[in-house]
Amino acid sequence: MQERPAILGGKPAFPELMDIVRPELPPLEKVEAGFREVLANGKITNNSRFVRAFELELAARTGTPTAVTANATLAIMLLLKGLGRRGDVVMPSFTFAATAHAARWSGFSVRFADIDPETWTLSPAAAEGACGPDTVAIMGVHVFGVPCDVDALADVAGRAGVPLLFDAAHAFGAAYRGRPVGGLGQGEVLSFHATKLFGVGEGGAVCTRDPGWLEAVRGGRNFGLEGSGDCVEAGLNAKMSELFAIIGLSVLETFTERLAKRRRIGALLRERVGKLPGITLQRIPDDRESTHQNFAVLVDPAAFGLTRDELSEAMKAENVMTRKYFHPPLHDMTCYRAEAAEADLAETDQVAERVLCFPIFSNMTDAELDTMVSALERIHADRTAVRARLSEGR
Ligand code: T4K
Repeated sequence: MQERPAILGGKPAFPELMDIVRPELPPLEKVEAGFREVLANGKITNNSRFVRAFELELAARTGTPTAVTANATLAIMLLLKGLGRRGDVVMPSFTFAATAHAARWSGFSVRFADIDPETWTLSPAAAEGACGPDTVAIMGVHVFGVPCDVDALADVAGRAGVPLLFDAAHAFGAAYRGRPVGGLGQGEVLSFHATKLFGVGEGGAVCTRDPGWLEAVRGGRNFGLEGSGDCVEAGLNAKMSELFAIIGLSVLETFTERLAKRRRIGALLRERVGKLPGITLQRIPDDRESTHQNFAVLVDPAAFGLTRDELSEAMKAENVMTRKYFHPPLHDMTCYRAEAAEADLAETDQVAERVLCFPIFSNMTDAELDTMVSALERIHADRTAVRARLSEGR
Protein backbone atom coordinates (compact mmCIF):
# COMPACT_ATOMS: atom_id res chain seq x y z
CA MET A 1 0.00 0.00 0.00
CA GLN A 2 1.14 3.55 -0.69
CA GLU A 3 2.50 5.41 2.33
CA ARG A 4 0.53 8.60 1.83
CA PRO A 5 -1.87 10.04 -0.70
CA ALA A 6 -0.29 11.71 -3.74
CA ILE A 7 -2.03 14.97 -2.85
CA LEU A 8 0.10 14.96 0.33
CA GLY A 9 3.33 14.31 -1.57
CA GLY A 10 3.19 10.50 -1.90
CA LYS A 11 3.80 8.64 -5.15
CA PRO A 12 0.69 8.60 -7.39
CA ALA A 13 -1.13 5.26 -7.41
CA PHE A 14 -0.73 5.02 -11.19
CA PRO A 15 2.19 6.34 -13.28
CA GLU A 16 -0.26 7.32 -16.03
CA LEU A 17 -3.87 8.41 -15.99
CA MET A 18 -6.43 5.65 -15.42
CA ASP A 19 -9.34 6.74 -17.60
CA ILE A 20 -12.96 6.40 -16.52
CA VAL A 21 -13.48 3.79 -19.25
CA ARG A 22 -11.18 1.63 -21.35
CA PRO A 23 -13.08 0.61 -24.47
CA GLU A 24 -12.64 -3.06 -25.34
CA LEU A 25 -12.70 -3.29 -29.10
CA PRO A 26 -12.17 -6.55 -30.98
CA PRO A 27 -8.69 -7.43 -32.24
CA LEU A 28 -8.15 -6.62 -35.92
CA GLU A 29 -8.20 -10.28 -36.99
CA LYS A 30 -11.78 -10.61 -35.71
CA VAL A 31 -13.09 -7.89 -38.01
CA GLU A 32 -10.57 -8.11 -40.83
CA ALA A 33 -12.59 -10.39 -43.14
CA GLY A 34 -15.69 -8.17 -42.86
CA PHE A 35 -13.70 -4.98 -43.31
CA ARG A 36 -11.95 -6.47 -46.38
CA GLU A 37 -15.29 -7.46 -47.90
CA VAL A 38 -16.84 -4.03 -47.37
CA LEU A 39 -13.79 -2.13 -48.53
CA ALA A 40 -13.62 -4.26 -51.66
CA ASN A 41 -17.31 -4.21 -52.63
CA GLY A 42 -17.94 -0.62 -51.55
CA LYS A 43 -21.21 -1.41 -49.71
CA ILE A 44 -20.23 0.54 -46.63
CA THR A 45 -23.59 2.03 -45.61
CA ASN A 46 -27.35 2.25 -46.33
CA ASN A 47 -28.41 -0.75 -44.24
CA SER A 48 -26.48 -3.39 -46.07
CA ARG A 49 -25.66 -6.97 -45.12
CA PHE A 50 -23.76 -6.43 -41.86
CA VAL A 51 -26.28 -3.95 -40.42
CA ARG A 52 -29.08 -6.40 -41.20
CA ALA A 53 -27.14 -9.27 -39.61
CA PHE A 54 -26.42 -7.12 -36.53
CA GLU A 55 -30.12 -6.31 -36.19
CA LEU A 56 -31.05 -9.97 -36.30
CA GLU A 57 -28.47 -10.87 -33.66
CA LEU A 58 -29.65 -8.05 -31.38
CA ALA A 59 -33.26 -9.11 -31.82
CA ALA A 60 -32.33 -12.67 -30.87
CA ARG A 61 -30.53 -11.45 -27.71
CA THR A 62 -33.25 -9.06 -26.55
CA GLY A 63 -36.18 -11.14 -27.76
CA THR A 64 -37.47 -7.98 -29.47
CA PRO A 65 -37.34 -6.81 -33.10
CA THR A 66 -34.62 -4.19 -33.46
CA ALA A 67 -33.62 -1.41 -35.85
CA VAL A 68 -30.08 -0.07 -35.55
CA THR A 69 -29.23 3.59 -35.96
CA ALA A 70 -26.21 5.87 -36.09
CA ASN A 71 -26.40 6.57 -32.34
CA ALA A 72 -28.83 6.44 -29.42
CA THR A 73 -29.71 10.13 -29.56
CA LEU A 74 -31.14 9.74 -33.06
CA ALA A 75 -32.76 6.46 -31.99
CA ILE A 76 -34.70 8.28 -29.23
CA MET A 77 -35.77 10.94 -31.73
CA LEU A 78 -37.01 8.31 -34.16
CA LEU A 79 -38.80 6.32 -31.45
CA LEU A 80 -40.61 9.41 -30.18
CA LYS A 81 -41.49 10.50 -33.71
CA GLY A 82 -43.37 7.23 -34.04
CA LEU A 83 -45.74 8.27 -31.24
CA GLY A 84 -47.64 10.13 -33.92
CA ARG A 85 -48.64 13.09 -31.76
CA ARG A 86 -46.65 15.75 -29.94
CA GLY A 87 -46.92 16.57 -26.24
CA ASP A 88 -45.02 16.08 -22.97
CA VAL A 89 -42.58 13.28 -22.36
CA VAL A 90 -42.13 12.50 -18.66
CA MET A 91 -38.52 11.62 -17.86
CA PRO A 92 -35.91 11.94 -15.11
CA SER A 93 -33.61 14.94 -14.89
CA PHE A 94 -30.88 12.61 -13.58
CA THR A 95 -29.68 11.40 -16.98
CA PHE A 96 -27.37 12.36 -19.82
CA ALA A 97 -28.45 15.43 -21.79
CA ALA A 98 -29.21 13.30 -24.87
CA THR A 99 -32.41 11.89 -23.34
CA ALA A 100 -34.03 15.31 -23.13
CA HIS A 101 -32.31 16.82 -26.16
CA ALA A 102 -33.72 14.07 -28.39
CA ALA A 103 -37.25 14.79 -27.17
CA ARG A 104 -36.91 18.51 -27.66
CA TRP A 105 -35.34 18.17 -31.12
CA SER A 106 -38.29 16.11 -32.25
CA GLY A 107 -40.76 18.72 -31.08
CA PHE A 108 -41.79 17.29 -27.69
CA SER A 109 -41.83 19.07 -24.35
CA VAL A 110 -39.74 17.66 -21.54
CA ARG A 111 -41.41 17.11 -18.19
CA PHE A 112 -39.00 16.14 -15.45
CA ALA A 113 -39.98 13.81 -12.63
CA ASP A 114 -37.94 12.87 -9.57
CA ILE A 115 -35.92 9.70 -9.04
CA ASP A 116 -36.04 7.00 -6.41
CA PRO A 117 -33.45 7.99 -3.76
CA GLU A 118 -31.93 4.48 -3.66
CA THR A 119 -31.91 3.16 -7.24
CA TRP A 120 -31.64 6.65 -8.79
CA THR A 121 -34.07 5.57 -11.53
CA LEU A 122 -37.38 7.29 -12.37
CA SER A 123 -39.75 7.15 -9.38
CA PRO A 124 -43.13 5.67 -10.39
CA ALA A 125 -44.93 7.93 -7.90
CA ALA A 126 -43.17 11.03 -9.23
CA ALA A 127 -43.84 9.97 -12.83
CA GLU A 128 -47.52 9.61 -11.99
CA GLY A 129 -47.55 13.09 -10.46
CA ALA A 130 -45.92 14.53 -13.58
CA CYS A 131 -48.44 13.03 -16.00
CA GLY A 132 -51.07 15.42 -17.26
CA PRO A 133 -53.47 15.82 -20.17
CA ASP A 134 -50.62 16.64 -22.56
CA THR A 135 -48.46 13.65 -21.64
CA VAL A 136 -47.77 11.40 -24.61
CA ALA A 137 -45.14 9.05 -23.15
CA ILE A 138 -43.15 8.14 -20.06
CA MET A 139 -39.46 7.55 -20.64
CA GLY A 140 -37.48 5.86 -17.87
CA VAL A 141 -33.68 5.62 -17.94
CA HIS A 142 -31.92 2.45 -16.73
CA VAL A 143 -29.27 4.63 -15.17
CA PHE A 144 -25.74 3.17 -14.90
CA GLY A 145 -27.21 -0.15 -16.04
CA VAL A 146 -29.77 -0.67 -13.24
CA PRO A 147 -33.22 -1.30 -14.74
CA CYS A 148 -36.08 0.94 -13.68
CA ASP A 149 -39.01 -0.35 -11.62
CA VAL A 150 -40.58 -1.50 -14.88
CA ASP A 151 -43.83 -3.05 -13.63
CA ALA A 152 -44.67 -0.09 -11.39
CA LEU A 153 -43.97 2.33 -14.24
CA ALA A 154 -46.07 0.18 -16.59
CA ASP A 155 -48.99 0.56 -14.16
CA VAL A 156 -48.52 4.34 -14.15
CA ALA A 157 -48.30 4.45 -17.96
CA GLY A 158 -51.38 2.24 -18.22
CA ARG A 159 -53.39 4.56 -15.97
CA ALA A 160 -52.20 7.57 -17.98
CA GLY A 161 -52.98 5.80 -21.25
CA VAL A 162 -49.53 6.44 -22.72
CA PRO A 163 -46.67 4.19 -23.88
CA LEU A 164 -43.81 3.34 -21.54
CA LEU A 165 -40.42 3.82 -23.18
CA PHE A 166 -36.90 3.35 -21.90
CA ASP A 167 -33.60 5.00 -22.60
CA ALA A 168 -31.55 1.83 -22.18
CA ALA A 169 -28.28 3.41 -23.38
CA HIS A 170 -26.48 1.93 -20.33
CA ALA A 171 -28.28 -1.32 -20.13
CA PHE A 172 -27.86 -3.84 -22.95
CA GLY A 173 -27.40 -7.11 -21.03
CA ALA A 174 -29.36 -6.02 -17.95
CA ALA A 175 -32.58 -7.72 -16.88
CA TYR A 176 -35.72 -7.02 -14.85
CA ARG A 177 -37.45 -10.01 -13.23
CA GLY A 178 -35.61 -12.27 -15.68
CA ARG A 179 -36.75 -10.28 -18.72
CA PRO A 180 -33.91 -8.83 -20.82
CA VAL A 181 -33.59 -5.13 -21.49
CA GLY A 182 -34.84 -4.38 -25.00
CA GLY A 183 -38.31 -5.75 -24.46
CA LEU A 184 -39.25 -4.04 -21.19
CA GLY A 185 -41.44 -1.24 -22.50
CA GLN A 186 -43.24 -0.53 -25.74
CA GLY A 187 -39.92 0.78 -27.01
CA GLU A 188 -36.35 0.78 -25.73
CA VAL A 189 -33.23 2.51 -27.03
CA LEU A 190 -29.71 1.06 -26.84
CA SER A 191 -26.38 2.84 -27.29
CA PHE A 192 -23.20 1.36 -28.70
CA HIS A 193 -21.07 4.45 -28.05
CA ALA A 194 -17.39 3.73 -27.42
CA THR A 195 -17.83 4.46 -23.71
CA LYS A 196 -20.52 1.80 -23.25
CA LEU A 197 -20.07 -1.77 -22.08
CA PHE A 198 -21.31 -2.73 -25.54
CA GLY A 199 -19.16 -0.18 -27.35
CA VAL A 200 -18.52 -0.27 -31.07
CA GLY A 201 -17.69 3.42 -31.64
CA GLU A 202 -20.96 5.10 -32.56
CA GLY A 203 -24.29 3.33 -32.79
CA GLY A 204 -27.74 2.94 -31.32
CA ALA A 205 -30.87 0.86 -31.73
CA VAL A 206 -34.61 0.92 -31.21
CA CYS A 207 -36.21 -2.27 -29.90
CA THR A 208 -39.98 -2.57 -30.17
CA ARG A 209 -42.52 -5.33 -30.68
CA ASP A 210 -44.82 -2.96 -32.55
CA PRO A 211 -44.22 -3.71 -36.27
CA GLY A 212 -45.61 -0.37 -37.44
CA TRP A 213 -43.42 1.55 -35.03
CA LEU A 214 -40.34 -0.43 -36.09
CA GLU A 215 -41.06 0.28 -39.75
CA ALA A 216 -41.49 3.98 -38.94
CA VAL A 217 -38.05 3.97 -37.30
CA ARG A 218 -36.53 2.15 -40.29
CA GLY A 219 -38.09 4.62 -42.72
CA GLY A 220 -37.24 7.63 -40.57
CA ARG A 221 -33.57 6.70 -40.31
CA ASN A 222 -33.34 6.74 -44.12
CA PHE A 223 -34.74 10.21 -44.93
CA GLY A 224 -38.33 8.88 -44.92
CA LEU A 225 -37.69 7.45 -48.38
CA GLU A 226 -39.86 4.77 -49.87
CA GLY A 227 -38.74 2.45 -52.65
CA SER A 228 -40.46 4.60 -55.30
CA GLY A 229 -38.27 7.58 -54.42
CA ASP A 230 -41.09 9.36 -52.62
CA CYS A 231 -40.57 10.63 -49.07
CA VAL A 232 -43.54 9.71 -46.90
CA GLU A 233 -42.20 11.90 -44.08
CA ALA A 234 -39.36 14.33 -43.43
CA GLY A 235 -36.87 11.74 -42.19
CA LEU A 236 -33.34 11.81 -40.88
CA ASN A 237 -30.09 10.27 -41.92
CA ALA A 238 -29.58 7.99 -38.93
CA LYS A 239 -28.01 4.97 -40.58
CA MET A 240 -25.23 2.94 -38.99
CA SER A 241 -22.06 2.31 -40.98
CA GLU A 242 -21.34 -1.28 -42.01
CA LEU A 243 -17.94 -1.00 -40.30
CA PHE A 244 -19.58 -0.39 -36.90
CA ALA A 245 -22.00 -3.26 -37.55
CA ILE A 246 -19.03 -5.57 -38.22
CA ILE A 247 -17.49 -4.50 -34.90
CA GLY A 248 -20.87 -4.95 -33.20
CA LEU A 249 -21.24 -8.51 -34.49
CA SER A 250 -17.79 -9.32 -33.21
CA VAL A 251 -18.48 -7.77 -29.76
CA LEU A 252 -21.64 -9.86 -29.51
CA GLU A 253 -19.67 -13.08 -29.93
CA THR A 254 -17.96 -12.57 -26.59
CA PHE A 255 -20.46 -10.28 -24.89
CA THR A 256 -21.63 -12.86 -22.37
CA GLU A 257 -18.10 -13.28 -21.01
CA ARG A 258 -17.54 -9.52 -21.08
CA LEU A 259 -20.68 -8.92 -19.05
CA ALA A 260 -19.71 -11.61 -16.53
CA LYS A 261 -16.29 -9.98 -16.07
CA ARG A 262 -17.90 -6.57 -15.66
CA ARG A 263 -20.31 -7.88 -13.06
CA ARG A 264 -17.49 -9.48 -11.10
CA ILE A 265 -15.52 -6.20 -11.11
CA GLY A 266 -18.65 -4.27 -10.18
CA ALA A 267 -19.32 -6.63 -7.28
CA LEU A 268 -15.71 -6.35 -6.01
CA LEU A 269 -15.82 -2.56 -6.17
CA ARG A 270 -19.17 -2.46 -4.38
CA GLU A 271 -17.87 -4.80 -1.69
CA ARG A 272 -14.73 -2.80 -0.90
CA VAL A 273 -15.74 0.80 -1.59
CA GLY A 274 -19.14 0.33 0.02
CA LYS A 275 -17.43 -0.39 3.35
CA LEU A 276 -16.05 3.15 3.63
CA PRO A 277 -18.00 5.45 5.95
CA GLY A 278 -20.00 8.11 4.13
CA ILE A 279 -20.09 6.17 0.85
CA THR A 280 -23.51 5.06 -0.45
CA LEU A 281 -23.88 2.64 -3.36
CA GLN A 282 -26.65 2.63 -5.96
CA ARG A 283 -29.16 0.01 -4.84
CA ILE A 284 -29.58 -2.91 -7.23
CA PRO A 285 -32.87 -4.55 -6.18
CA ASP A 286 -32.91 -8.36 -6.02
CA ASP A 287 -35.26 -8.61 -9.01
CA ARG A 288 -32.85 -6.73 -11.30
CA GLU A 289 -29.49 -7.46 -12.93
CA SER A 290 -27.27 -4.49 -13.70
CA THR A 291 -24.66 -4.14 -16.44
CA HIS A 292 -22.46 -2.08 -14.09
CA GLN A 293 -22.03 0.38 -16.96
CA ASN A 294 -20.73 2.88 -14.39
CA PHE A 295 -19.50 2.53 -10.84
CA ALA A 296 -21.16 5.48 -9.13
CA VAL A 297 -21.24 6.29 -5.42
CA LEU A 298 -22.64 9.08 -3.30
CA VAL A 299 -20.17 10.87 -1.04
CA ASP A 300 -21.58 12.24 2.22
CA PRO A 301 -19.12 14.98 3.19
CA ALA A 302 -19.87 14.83 6.92
CA ALA A 303 -19.49 11.06 7.23
CA PHE A 304 -16.66 10.62 4.71
CA GLY A 305 -14.71 13.67 5.81
CA LEU A 306 -14.29 15.09 2.30
CA THR A 307 -16.72 16.49 -0.22
CA ARG A 308 -17.30 14.73 -3.52
CA ASP A 309 -15.23 17.40 -5.28
CA GLU A 310 -12.37 17.15 -2.77
CA LEU A 311 -12.30 13.37 -3.22
CA SER A 312 -12.29 13.80 -7.00
CA GLU A 313 -9.32 16.15 -6.76
CA ALA A 314 -7.40 13.81 -4.47
CA MET A 315 -8.06 10.88 -6.85
CA LYS A 316 -6.84 13.01 -9.77
CA ALA A 317 -3.51 13.42 -7.98
CA GLU A 318 -3.39 9.59 -7.90
CA ASN A 319 -3.87 9.63 -11.70
CA VAL A 320 -7.38 8.22 -11.38
CA MET A 321 -10.05 9.97 -13.46
CA THR A 322 -13.44 10.35 -11.83
CA ARG A 323 -16.52 11.92 -13.43
CA LYS A 324 -19.65 13.56 -12.04
CA TYR A 325 -22.26 11.70 -14.10
CA PHE A 326 -24.88 13.29 -13.93
CA HIS A 327 -24.08 16.65 -12.42
CA PRO A 328 -25.45 19.15 -13.07
CA PRO A 329 -28.80 17.41 -13.46
CA LEU A 330 -30.66 18.49 -16.58
CA HIS A 331 -33.06 20.84 -14.81
CA ASP A 332 -30.02 22.90 -13.69
CA MET A 333 -28.73 23.22 -17.25
CA THR A 334 -29.31 26.53 -18.99
CA CYS A 335 -31.44 25.04 -21.74
CA TYR A 336 -33.85 23.27 -19.32
CA ARG A 337 -34.25 25.91 -16.58
CA ALA A 338 -37.82 26.63 -17.65
CA GLU A 339 -38.78 22.98 -17.10
CA ALA A 340 -37.20 23.02 -13.62
CA ALA A 341 -39.80 25.34 -12.17
CA GLU A 342 -42.57 22.81 -12.68
CA ALA A 343 -41.22 19.90 -10.68
CA ASP A 344 -40.15 18.80 -7.21
CA LEU A 345 -36.76 17.27 -7.91
CA ALA A 346 -35.40 17.11 -4.36
CA GLU A 347 -34.07 13.53 -4.62
CA THR A 348 -32.44 14.31 -7.97
CA ASP A 349 -30.69 17.29 -6.38
CA GLN A 350 -29.53 15.18 -3.42
CA VAL A 351 -28.03 12.49 -5.65
CA ALA A 352 -26.54 14.82 -8.28
CA GLU A 353 -24.85 16.93 -5.58
CA ARG A 354 -22.96 13.93 -4.18
CA VAL A 355 -22.50 11.49 -7.07
CA LEU A 356 -19.05 10.45 -8.27
CA CYS A 357 -18.17 7.79 -10.85
CA PHE A 358 -14.95 5.81 -10.65
CA PRO A 359 -13.25 3.93 -13.49
CA ILE A 360 -14.78 0.58 -14.33
CA PHE A 361 -14.11 -1.58 -17.35
CA SER A 362 -14.32 -5.27 -18.09
CA ASN A 363 -10.60 -5.63 -18.65
CA MET A 364 -9.62 -3.95 -15.36
CA THR A 365 -7.12 -6.26 -13.67
CA ASP A 366 -7.43 -7.27 -10.03
CA ALA A 367 -4.14 -5.42 -9.39
CA GLU A 368 -5.51 -2.22 -10.95
CA LEU A 369 -8.69 -2.52 -8.92
CA ASP A 370 -6.71 -3.05 -5.72
CA THR A 371 -4.39 -0.11 -6.46
CA MET A 372 -7.33 2.21 -7.15
CA VAL A 373 -9.33 1.22 -4.09
CA SER A 374 -6.23 1.28 -1.85
CA ALA A 375 -5.60 4.87 -2.98
CA LEU A 376 -9.17 5.75 -2.10
CA GLU A 377 -8.82 4.10 1.32
CA ARG A 378 -5.60 6.03 1.99
CA ILE A 379 -7.27 9.30 1.05
CA HIS A 380 -10.07 8.50 3.47
CA ALA A 381 -7.62 7.55 6.22
CA ASP A 382 -5.77 10.88 5.76
CA ARG A 383 -8.93 12.91 5.09
CA THR A 384 -8.16 15.67 7.60
CA ALA A 385 -4.73 16.38 6.11
CA VAL A 386 -6.11 16.02 2.57
CA ARG A 387 -8.80 18.58 3.27
CA ALA A 388 -6.26 20.95 4.84
CA ARG A 389 -3.96 20.62 1.80
CA LEU A 390 -6.79 21.23 -0.64
CA SER A 391 -7.99 24.29 1.23
CA GLU A 392 -4.43 25.73 1.14
CA GLY A 393 -4.59 25.59 -2.66
CA ARG A 394 -7.88 27.47 -2.82
N1 T4K B 1 -28.89 8.29 -23.01
C1 T4K B 1 -28.00 8.14 -22.01
C2 T4K B 1 -28.53 7.81 -20.64
C3 T4K B 1 -26.64 8.29 -22.24
O1 T4K B 1 -25.75 8.15 -21.23
C4 T4K B 1 -26.20 8.60 -23.55
C5 T4K B 1 -24.81 8.80 -23.83
C6 T4K B 1 -27.17 8.71 -24.57
C7 T4K B 1 -28.51 8.56 -24.25
C8 T4K B 1 -26.80 9.01 -25.98
O2 T4K B 1 -26.09 7.95 -26.55
P1 T4K B 1 -25.26 8.18 -27.94
O3 T4K B 1 -26.08 9.12 -28.78
O4 T4K B 1 -23.90 8.73 -27.58
O5 T4K B 1 -25.20 6.78 -28.53
C9 T4K B 1 -20.05 10.29 -23.01
C10 T4K B 1 -20.58 9.73 -24.30
O6 T4K B 1 -20.23 10.54 -25.42
C11 T4K B 1 -22.05 9.50 -24.30
O7 T4K B 1 -22.31 8.53 -25.32
C12 T4K B 1 -22.53 8.96 -22.98
N2 T4K B 1 -23.94 8.79 -22.91
C13 T4K B 1 -22.11 9.89 -21.86
C14 T4K B 1 -22.58 9.41 -20.51
O8 T4K B 1 -20.71 9.92 -21.83
P2 T4K B 1 -18.58 12.32 -22.41
O9 T4K B 1 -18.61 13.70 -22.90
O10 T4K B 1 -18.52 12.09 -20.96
O11 T4K B 1 -17.42 11.46 -23.14
P3 T4K B 1 -15.88 11.73 -23.21
O12 T4K B 1 -15.51 12.02 -24.62
O13 T4K B 1 -15.45 12.67 -22.15
O14 T4K B 1 -15.33 10.26 -22.89
C15 T4K B 1 -15.23 9.75 -21.59
C16 T4K B 1 -13.94 8.97 -21.48
O15 T4K B 1 -14.00 7.83 -22.33
C17 T4K B 1 -12.74 9.77 -21.92
O16 T4K B 1 -12.05 10.18 -20.79
C18 T4K B 1 -11.90 8.85 -22.75
C19 T4K B 1 -12.75 7.62 -22.97
N3 T4K B 1 -12.99 7.38 -24.40
C20 T4K B 1 -13.93 8.15 -25.03
C21 T4K B 1 -14.17 7.99 -26.38
C22 T4K B 1 -15.19 8.83 -27.08
C23 T4K B 1 -12.28 6.44 -25.08
O17 T4K B 1 -11.41 5.77 -24.48
N4 T4K B 1 -12.53 6.24 -26.40
C24 T4K B 1 -13.43 6.98 -27.08
O18 T4K B 1 -13.62 6.77 -28.32
O19 T4K B 1 -19.89 11.66 -23.04
